Amino acid sequence: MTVIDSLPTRTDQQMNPAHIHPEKLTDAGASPTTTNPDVLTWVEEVAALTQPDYIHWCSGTQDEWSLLAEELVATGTLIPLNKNLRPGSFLARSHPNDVARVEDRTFISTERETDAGPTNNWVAPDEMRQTLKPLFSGSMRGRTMYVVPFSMGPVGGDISQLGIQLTDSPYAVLNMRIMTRMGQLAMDHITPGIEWVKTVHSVGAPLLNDADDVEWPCNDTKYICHFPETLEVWSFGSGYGGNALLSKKCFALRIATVMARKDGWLAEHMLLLKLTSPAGKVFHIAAAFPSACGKTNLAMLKPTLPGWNVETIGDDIAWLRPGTDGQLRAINPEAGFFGVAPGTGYDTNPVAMNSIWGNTIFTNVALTDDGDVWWEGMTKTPPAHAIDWQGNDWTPDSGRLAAHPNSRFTVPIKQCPTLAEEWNESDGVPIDAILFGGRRATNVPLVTESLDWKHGVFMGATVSSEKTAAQEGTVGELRRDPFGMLPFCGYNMADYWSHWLSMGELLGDKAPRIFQVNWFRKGDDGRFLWPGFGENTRVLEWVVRRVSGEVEGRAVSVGTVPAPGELNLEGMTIPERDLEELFTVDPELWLAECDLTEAYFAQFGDRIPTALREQLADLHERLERSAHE
Ligand code: OXD
Ligand code: MN
Repeated sequence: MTVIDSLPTRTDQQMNPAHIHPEKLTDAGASPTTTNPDVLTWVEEVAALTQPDYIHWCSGTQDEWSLLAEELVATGTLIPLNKNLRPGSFLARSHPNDVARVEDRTFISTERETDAGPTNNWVAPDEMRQTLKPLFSGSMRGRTMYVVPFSMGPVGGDISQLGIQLTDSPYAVLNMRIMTRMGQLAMDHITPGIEWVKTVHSVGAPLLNDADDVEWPCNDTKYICHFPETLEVWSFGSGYGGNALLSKKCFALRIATVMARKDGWLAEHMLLLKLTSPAGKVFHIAAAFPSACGKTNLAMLKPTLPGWNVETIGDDIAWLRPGTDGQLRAINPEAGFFGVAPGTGYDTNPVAMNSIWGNTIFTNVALTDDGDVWWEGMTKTPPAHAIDWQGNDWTPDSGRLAAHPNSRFTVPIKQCPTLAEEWNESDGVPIDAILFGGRRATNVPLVTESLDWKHGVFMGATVSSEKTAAQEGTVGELRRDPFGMLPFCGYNMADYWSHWLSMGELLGDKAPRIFQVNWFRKGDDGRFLWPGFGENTRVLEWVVRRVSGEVEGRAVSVGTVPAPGELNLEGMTIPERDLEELFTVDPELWLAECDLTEAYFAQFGDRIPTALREQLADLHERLERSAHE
């Protein structure tokens, strides 16, 4: 069943001669590129509803990309950057009301509300269909509907999945070609009877009566809708990021979590990295953090410890599945980075800076006078003049940001100078350790190993960051972001935890070890206690030495932390007091946190797995004991 049941006919459709459409594209992509009747029927149905002037079947070639880019330059959506400074690159400026994912407009439509759970916005599928139908009806008039076939993961790979995005945004098409394996090969694999995900995207801005287009068409009404039971996404009104590149958060996380639960794998908001020791021993680490906690920086870390090497596999999403040898293996389903620009600079993330030398789409950053890009944090000295992300003159003393805080670069992963050669392996890489991290000013040590898988799942389930009040000193309200998945889990979060627990049972003694990390602990004076960035290698080193059985650790009530002397601090100076504080576990503060966790769990009612309740009770007991020691 598709989302839209009864569809208007196309008999009243007018061709819009004013619409710019490259003839070459029409020639190349006017005819269907598949004979799969499921695809043909679906494309016809969506076209009949949305009434585009043209349908373009994307081949995924470089020529097609260049033609689309040319079209977008002609309509003013893309500004070509200086070919000498940033070859093959463009700047886009979005509408000021369309600058980020819209979580309050993001919906999970399952037949039963409880299957979406208390952390998702739920609307019944029938009701959502009735809401979407008039919005999508005629929404692509005057535009081209692009048929974008793509694979998440290597095409045909064991852990990969296929999808098609129908979109009226050529900007989204260009980004999708960077972010996914997009094109004919993917379409050839979408054969009758196989599972694939249907995604439909309209910016919701039909071009009527020869009207001129705007640079960034979008609609004030936005709906990002997921139908996990029929593997569909319908997104209306936004052209930005995760709202428009439906392969990313919508498919690779929200829909994929549901597919993964059904088929015994995991779809996670995790970076993937390869770590090689000075002795040449290789480890693979998956790490889950909430948004804006530095996943890209960790994935591209420049080690400060001599002889250690970090290579990048993914910076945002990982799909993990037990291999034939029973080990958990992971792929990065994406083929590009959609990175946050502000804060990315040669001092904080030189690898990212060296990745975006060209062939990059920048969105909502500033344009310099020499035709390059700039954002806060890119260089220590700002340019004396630039055009800001809204197209206005900007100088350092203008009192405004030059780049939007959520401005982005979209770049092919192949341009990453630290890309691991295994990044494209269809059966993924074996995972040795999983890290969970939040942004905690208090309580959570720099690194703690879980006692076992169940305790590790408890650590993941309780990932959180303090709200501002607490960052000022007291343990206050915690913003929970379990597994960094709060906005991305397509089903009931408590069931997701049960799934993680059952994966632990399946993996048995082959399960990777689980650790909690926290780069963000602060002293009483509000100072970060740990320098982070490249120095985080020291934490990774301890993690893999634990995995290899080379260090004992020290048992504390919240898990196992490095014993004195185990954290390699060679070549680094850190005050003894700061080091102590980084690992302090205050039982009273932790007991208060346990009460908050109990209240948090309560919202999931009976669905909360018994094992997690037991973990909370055990932690409570260990803390009580240590409080009385
Ligand atoms: C992202 C996010 O864009 O997590 O990756 O919001
Ligand atoms: Mn993310």
